[in-house]
Amino acid sequence: MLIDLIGVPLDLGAGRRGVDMGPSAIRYAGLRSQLEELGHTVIDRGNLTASIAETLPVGDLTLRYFEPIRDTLIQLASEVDQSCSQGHVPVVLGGDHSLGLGSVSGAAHNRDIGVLWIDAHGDFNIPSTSPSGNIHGMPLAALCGYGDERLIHLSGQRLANSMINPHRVALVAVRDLDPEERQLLTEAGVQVFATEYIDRYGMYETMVRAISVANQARDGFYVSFDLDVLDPAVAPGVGTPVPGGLTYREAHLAAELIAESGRMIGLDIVEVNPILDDRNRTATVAVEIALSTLGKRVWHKQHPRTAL
Ligand code: 5AB
Ligand code: MN
Ligand code: MN
Ligand code: MN
Repeated sequence: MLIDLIGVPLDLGAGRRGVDMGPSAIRYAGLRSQLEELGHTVIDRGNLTASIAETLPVGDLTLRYFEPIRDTLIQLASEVDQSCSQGHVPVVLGGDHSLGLGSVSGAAHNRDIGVLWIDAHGDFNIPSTSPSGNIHGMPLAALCGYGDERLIHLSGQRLANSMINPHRVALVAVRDLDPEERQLLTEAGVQVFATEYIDRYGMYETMVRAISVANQARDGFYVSFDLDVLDPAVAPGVGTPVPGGLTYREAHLAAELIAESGRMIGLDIVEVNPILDDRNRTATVAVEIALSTLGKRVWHKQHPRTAL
Protein backbone atom coordinates (compact mmCIF):
# COMPACT_ATOMS: atom_id res chain seq x y z
CA MET A 1 0.00 0.00 0.00
CA LEU A 2 0.99 3.61 -0.52
CA ILE A 3 0.25 5.48 2.68
CA ASP A 4 0.13 9.26 3.07
CA LEU A 5 0.63 10.50 6.63
CA ILE A 6 -1.08 13.85 7.22
CA GLY A 7 -0.54 15.59 10.58
CA VAL A 8 -3.24 17.94 11.90
CA PRO A 9 -1.93 19.82 14.97
CA LEU A 10 -5.37 21.16 15.84
CA ASP A 11 -6.92 21.41 19.30
CA LEU A 12 -9.38 24.28 18.85
CA GLY A 13 -12.29 21.85 18.59
CA ALA A 14 -11.60 20.31 21.99
CA GLY A 15 -12.36 21.71 25.42
CA ARG A 16 -8.73 21.68 26.56
CA ARG A 17 -5.27 22.20 25.11
CA GLY A 18 -2.85 19.43 24.19
CA VAL A 19 -4.11 17.27 21.33
CA ASP A 20 -2.34 19.66 18.95
CA MET A 21 0.81 17.76 19.98
CA GLY A 22 -0.73 14.42 19.01
CA PRO A 23 0.87 14.21 15.54
CA SER A 24 4.37 14.62 17.03
CA ALA A 25 3.70 12.05 19.74
CA ILE A 26 2.40 9.52 17.22
CA ARG A 27 5.35 10.06 14.87
CA TYR A 28 7.75 9.81 17.82
CA ALA A 29 6.20 6.45 18.75
CA GLY A 30 7.52 5.09 15.43
CA LEU A 31 4.57 4.96 13.08
CA ARG A 32 6.48 5.44 9.85
CA SER A 33 9.28 2.92 10.40
CA GLN A 34 6.84 0.25 11.58
CA LEU A 35 4.57 0.76 8.58
CA GLU A 36 7.61 0.37 6.35
CA GLU A 37 8.56 -2.85 8.16
CA LEU A 38 5.09 -4.11 7.27
CA GLY A 39 5.97 -3.56 3.62
CA HIS A 40 4.10 -0.31 2.97
CA THR A 41 5.50 2.70 1.18
CA VAL A 42 5.00 5.74 3.38
CA ILE A 43 4.98 9.39 2.37
CA ASP A 44 4.93 11.77 5.31
CA ARG A 45 3.19 14.91 4.08
CA GLY A 46 4.05 16.80 7.26
CA ASN A 47 1.62 18.88 9.26
CA LEU A 48 -1.13 21.16 8.02
CA THR A 49 -1.27 24.62 9.52
CA ALA A 50 -3.54 25.20 12.48
CA SER A 51 -3.93 28.25 14.70
CA ILE A 52 -3.60 28.23 18.48
CA ALA A 53 -6.24 29.33 20.96
CA GLU A 54 -4.04 31.94 22.68
CA THR A 55 -3.99 34.16 19.60
CA LEU A 56 -7.66 33.95 18.66
CA PRO A 57 -11.09 35.12 19.71
CA VAL A 58 -13.36 32.19 20.51
CA GLY A 59 -16.17 33.62 18.35
CA ASP A 60 -19.66 32.11 18.55
CA LEU A 61 -19.86 30.23 21.87
CA THR A 62 -22.13 27.57 20.37
CA LEU A 63 -19.54 26.85 17.65
CA ARG A 64 -16.24 27.69 19.29
CA TYR A 65 -13.34 28.69 17.02
CA PHE A 66 -15.35 27.85 13.91
CA GLU A 67 -13.38 30.05 11.50
CA PRO A 68 -9.84 28.89 12.25
CA ILE A 69 -11.06 25.28 12.42
CA ARG A 70 -12.71 25.65 9.01
CA ASP A 71 -9.45 26.96 7.52
CA THR A 72 -7.60 23.81 8.64
CA LEU A 73 -10.39 21.43 7.65
CA ILE A 74 -10.55 22.80 4.11
CA GLN A 75 -6.83 22.08 3.69
CA LEU A 76 -7.35 18.61 5.15
CA ALA A 77 -10.30 17.75 2.92
CA SER A 78 -8.32 18.60 -0.15
CA GLU A 79 -5.23 16.60 0.95
CA VAL A 80 -7.35 13.53 1.72
CA ASP A 81 -9.28 13.84 -1.54
CA GLN A 82 -5.99 14.02 -3.47
CA SER A 83 -4.52 11.08 -1.61
CA CYS A 84 -7.59 8.92 -2.36
CA SER A 85 -7.60 10.01 -6.02
CA GLN A 86 -4.03 8.79 -6.37
CA GLY A 87 -5.05 5.40 -5.00
CA HIS A 88 -3.17 6.01 -1.75
CA VAL A 89 -4.48 5.45 1.76
CA PRO A 90 -4.49 8.67 3.83
CA VAL A 91 -3.69 8.22 7.53
CA VAL A 92 -4.58 11.41 9.39
CA LEU A 93 -2.85 12.07 12.70
CA GLY A 94 -4.79 14.28 15.10
CA GLY A 95 -5.47 16.52 16.59
CA ASP A 96 -8.98 16.88 17.89
CA HIS A 97 -11.86 15.01 16.28
CA SER A 98 -13.32 18.06 14.53
CA LEU A 99 -10.79 17.06 11.87
CA GLY A 100 -12.99 14.06 11.00
CA LEU A 101 -15.30 16.48 9.24
CA GLY A 102 -12.46 17.51 6.94
CA SER A 103 -10.93 14.09 6.34
CA VAL A 104 -14.19 12.25 5.69
CA SER A 105 -15.53 15.09 3.50
CA GLY A 106 -12.37 14.83 1.43
CA ALA A 107 -12.64 11.05 1.13
CA ALA A 108 -16.33 11.31 0.26
CA HIS A 109 -15.85 13.94 -2.43
CA ASN A 110 -17.45 12.34 -5.53
CA ARG A 111 -17.18 8.94 -3.83
CA ASP A 112 -19.87 6.81 -2.22
CA ILE A 113 -18.42 5.73 1.13
CA GLY A 114 -19.56 4.45 4.50
CA VAL A 115 -18.03 5.42 7.83
CA LEU A 116 -16.91 3.48 10.89
CA TRP A 117 -16.75 5.95 13.78
CA ILE A 118 -15.02 4.22 16.68
CA ASP A 119 -15.46 6.41 19.74
CA ALA A 120 -16.67 6.60 23.34
CA HIS A 121 -18.80 9.53 22.15
CA GLY A 122 -21.35 10.01 19.39
CA ASP A 123 -19.87 13.25 18.00
CA PHE A 124 -23.43 13.85 16.79
CA ASN A 125 -24.22 17.14 18.48
CA ILE A 126 -25.42 20.24 16.71
CA PRO A 127 -24.90 23.69 18.22
CA SER A 128 -28.32 23.67 19.93
CA THR A 129 -27.79 20.24 21.57
CA SER A 130 -24.11 20.60 22.47
CA PRO A 131 -23.41 21.12 26.16
CA SER A 132 -19.99 22.61 25.35
CA GLY A 133 -20.02 24.33 21.96
CA ASN A 134 -16.89 22.30 21.17
CA ILE A 135 -16.80 21.30 17.53
CA HIS A 136 -15.09 17.94 18.22
CA GLY A 137 -18.50 16.80 19.53
CA MET A 138 -20.19 17.65 16.18
CA PRO A 139 -18.31 16.27 13.16
CA LEU A 140 -20.33 13.12 12.52
CA ALA A 141 -23.62 15.04 12.62
CA ALA A 142 -22.27 17.60 10.16
CA LEU A 143 -21.06 14.83 7.82
CA CYS A 144 -24.60 13.43 7.80
CA GLY A 145 -26.11 16.83 7.08
CA TYR A 146 -27.15 17.89 10.59
CA GLY A 147 -26.20 21.12 12.32
CA ASP A 148 -24.96 24.54 11.40
CA GLU A 149 -24.93 25.23 7.65
CA ARG A 150 -21.40 26.56 7.92
CA LEU A 151 -20.18 23.21 9.24
CA ILE A 152 -22.20 21.12 6.80
CA HIS A 153 -20.98 23.05 3.77
CA LEU A 154 -17.46 23.60 4.94
CA SER A 155 -16.24 25.29 1.81
CA GLY A 156 -19.35 25.89 -0.23
CA GLN A 157 -19.57 24.20 -3.61
CA ARG A 158 -16.32 22.27 -3.57
CA LEU A 159 -17.47 19.83 -0.90
CA ALA A 160 -21.10 19.81 -1.92
CA ASN A 161 -20.87 16.23 -3.17
CA SER A 162 -19.44 14.81 0.01
CA MET A 163 -22.48 14.12 2.21
CA ILE A 164 -22.53 10.81 4.07
CA ASN A 165 -25.64 8.64 4.14
CA PRO A 166 -26.28 8.05 7.88
CA HIS A 167 -27.55 4.53 7.08
CA ARG A 168 -23.96 3.70 6.05
CA VAL A 169 -22.53 4.92 9.35
CA ALA A 170 -21.71 2.60 12.24
CA LEU A 171 -20.82 4.07 15.62
CA VAL A 172 -18.78 1.55 17.60
CA ALA A 173 -18.25 1.26 21.38
CA VAL A 174 -20.05 4.47 22.22
CA ARG A 175 -20.90 4.93 25.92
CA ASP A 176 -21.39 8.65 26.52
CA LEU A 177 -24.18 10.41 24.63
CA ASP A 178 -25.89 13.70 25.40
CA PRO A 179 -29.72 13.36 25.65
CA GLU A 180 -30.63 15.25 22.49
CA GLU A 181 -27.64 13.82 20.68
CA ARG A 182 -29.16 10.38 21.25
CA GLN A 183 -32.45 11.56 19.70
CA LEU A 184 -30.67 12.96 16.69
CA LEU A 185 -28.76 9.71 16.12
CA THR A 186 -32.03 7.79 16.17
CA GLU A 187 -33.71 10.24 13.80
CA ALA A 188 -30.79 10.07 11.37
CA GLY A 189 -30.76 6.26 11.35
CA VAL A 190 -27.13 5.78 12.35
CA GLN A 191 -26.37 2.20 13.44
CA VAL A 192 -25.21 2.48 17.03
CA PHE A 193 -23.20 -0.40 18.52
CA ALA A 194 -22.96 0.77 22.12
CA THR A 195 -20.76 -0.88 24.72
CA GLU A 196 -23.68 -2.97 26.02
CA TYR A 197 -24.06 -4.42 22.53
CA ILE A 198 -20.42 -5.52 22.68
CA ASP A 199 -21.01 -7.04 26.14
CA ARG A 200 -23.78 -9.21 24.71
CA TYR A 201 -22.48 -10.20 21.30
CA GLY A 202 -18.76 -9.78 21.69
CA MET A 203 -16.38 -7.66 19.67
CA TYR A 204 -16.12 -10.10 16.78
CA GLU A 205 -19.87 -10.19 16.05
CA THR A 206 -20.17 -6.44 16.67
CA MET A 207 -17.47 -5.64 14.14
CA VAL A 208 -18.80 -8.03 11.52
CA ARG A 209 -22.15 -6.20 11.73
CA ALA A 210 -20.63 -2.72 11.91
CA ILE A 211 -18.40 -3.39 8.91
CA SER A 212 -21.33 -4.73 6.93
CA VAL A 213 -23.20 -1.45 7.56
CA ALA A 214 -20.31 0.74 6.39
CA ASN A 215 -19.43 -1.63 3.57
CA GLN A 216 -22.77 -1.16 1.75
CA ALA A 217 -21.35 1.91 0.05
CA ARG A 218 -19.89 1.43 -3.41
CA ASP A 219 -16.40 2.78 -2.78
CA GLY A 220 -15.58 1.30 0.63
CA PHE A 221 -15.47 3.00 4.00
CA TYR A 222 -13.47 5.48 6.04
CA VAL A 223 -12.42 4.72 9.64
CA SER A 224 -12.29 7.49 12.22
CA PHE A 225 -10.68 6.16 15.40
CA ASP A 226 -10.88 8.24 18.59
CA LEU A 227 -8.40 6.94 21.20
CA ASP A 228 -10.92 7.61 23.99
CA VAL A 229 -12.82 4.53 22.78
CA LEU A 230 -10.21 2.50 24.65
CA ASP A 231 -10.50 2.08 28.37
CA PRO A 232 -8.67 4.89 30.20
CA ALA A 233 -6.47 2.23 31.82
CA VAL A 234 -5.11 1.41 28.35
CA ALA A 235 -5.16 4.91 26.85
CA PRO A 236 -4.89 7.51 29.63
CA GLY A 237 -3.73 10.35 27.36
CA VAL A 238 -7.09 11.61 26.09
CA GLY A 239 -9.05 14.77 26.91
CA THR A 240 -12.44 13.19 27.53
CA PRO A 241 -11.91 9.77 29.16
CA VAL A 242 -14.97 7.60 29.83
CA PRO A 243 -14.81 4.44 31.97
CA GLY A 244 -15.80 1.06 30.57
CA GLY A 245 -13.94 1.26 27.29
CA LEU A 246 -12.47 -1.31 24.93
CA THR A 247 -9.66 -3.54 26.08
CA TYR A 248 -6.39 -3.57 24.22
CA ARG A 249 -7.30 -6.83 22.49
CA GLU A 250 -10.84 -5.75 21.58
CA ALA A 251 -9.44 -2.69 19.84
CA HIS A 252 -6.97 -4.87 17.96
CA LEU A 253 -9.64 -7.32 16.94
CA ALA A 254 -11.63 -4.42 15.51
CA ALA A 255 -8.56 -3.19 13.64
CA GLU A 256 -7.70 -6.65 12.28
CA LEU A 257 -11.23 -7.20 10.98
CA ILE A 258 -11.15 -3.82 9.27
CA ALA A 259 -7.89 -4.81 7.60
CA GLU A 260 -9.32 -8.18 6.52
CA SER A 261 -12.29 -6.54 4.83
CA GLY A 262 -9.87 -4.90 2.40
CA ARG A 263 -12.33 -2.00 2.03
CA MET A 264 -10.89 0.77 4.23
CA ILE A 265 -10.00 3.81 2.14
CA GLY A 266 -8.58 6.03 4.87
CA LEU A 267 -7.97 6.29 8.61
CA ASP A 268 -8.02 9.00 11.31
CA ILE A 269 -6.18 8.51 14.58
CA VAL A 270 -7.35 11.29 16.86
CA GLU A 271 -7.54 12.83 20.33
CA VAL A 272 -4.11 11.71 21.63
CA ASN A 273 -3.22 14.24 24.33
CA PRO A 274 0.49 14.03 25.26
CA ILE A 275 0.03 16.47 28.17
CA LEU A 276 -2.27 14.00 29.90
CA ASP A 277 -0.39 10.89 28.77
CA ASP A 278 1.88 8.62 30.72
CA ARG A 279 5.27 8.52 28.89
CA ASN A 280 3.70 8.45 25.43
CA ARG A 281 1.75 5.28 26.21
CA THR A 282 -1.41 6.40 24.40
CA ALA A 283 0.51 7.44 21.28
CA THR A 284 2.20 4.03 21.32
CA VAL A 285 -1.18 2.29 21.49
CA ALA A 286 -2.38 4.56 18.66
CA VAL A 287 0.51 3.36 16.50
CA GLU A 288 -0.18 -0.29 17.32
CA ILE A 289 -3.82 0.09 16.35
CA ALA A 290 -2.95 1.88 13.13
CA LEU A 291 -0.59 -0.98 12.26
CA SER A 292 -3.27 -3.63 12.87
CA THR A 293 -5.71 -1.63 10.76
CA LEU A 294 -3.13 -1.62 7.99
CA GLY A 295 -2.46 -5.33 8.02
CA LYS A 296 -0.19 -6.25 10.92
CA ARG A 297 -0.96 -9.69 12.40
CA VAL A 298 0.62 -11.80 15.11
CA TRP A 299 0.24 -14.78 12.79
CA HIS A 300 -0.03 -14.38 9.04
CA LYS A 301 -2.97 -16.72 8.51
CA GLN A 302 -6.54 -15.54 8.73
CA HIS A 303 -8.77 -17.39 11.11
CA PRO A 304 -10.81 -19.88 9.04
CA ARG A 305 -14.16 -18.78 10.54
CA THR A 306 -13.70 -15.21 9.42
CA ALA A 307 -15.89 -14.45 6.45
CA LEU A 308 -15.69 -10.76 5.64
B1 5AB B 1 -14.79 13.53 21.04
C1 5AB B 1 -19.57 16.04 24.51
N1 5AB B 1 -20.56 15.16 23.94
O1 5AB B 1 -20.31 17.46 22.75
C2 5AB B 1 -19.63 17.39 23.78
O2 5AB B 1 -13.70 13.37 21.96
C3 5AB B 1 -18.19 15.43 24.40
O3 5AB B 1 -14.29 13.84 19.70
C4 5AB B 1 -17.65 15.37 23.01
O4 5AB B 1 -15.48 12.23 20.88
C5 5AB B 1 -16.38 14.54 22.86
O5 5AB B 1 -18.99 18.33 24.27
C6 5AB B 1 -15.81 14.70 21.48
C7 5AB B 1 -19.88 16.23 25.97
MN1 MN C 1 -14.57 11.74 18.85
MN1 MN D 1 -14.50 10.65 21.97
MN1 MN E 1 -33.52 7.50 7.88
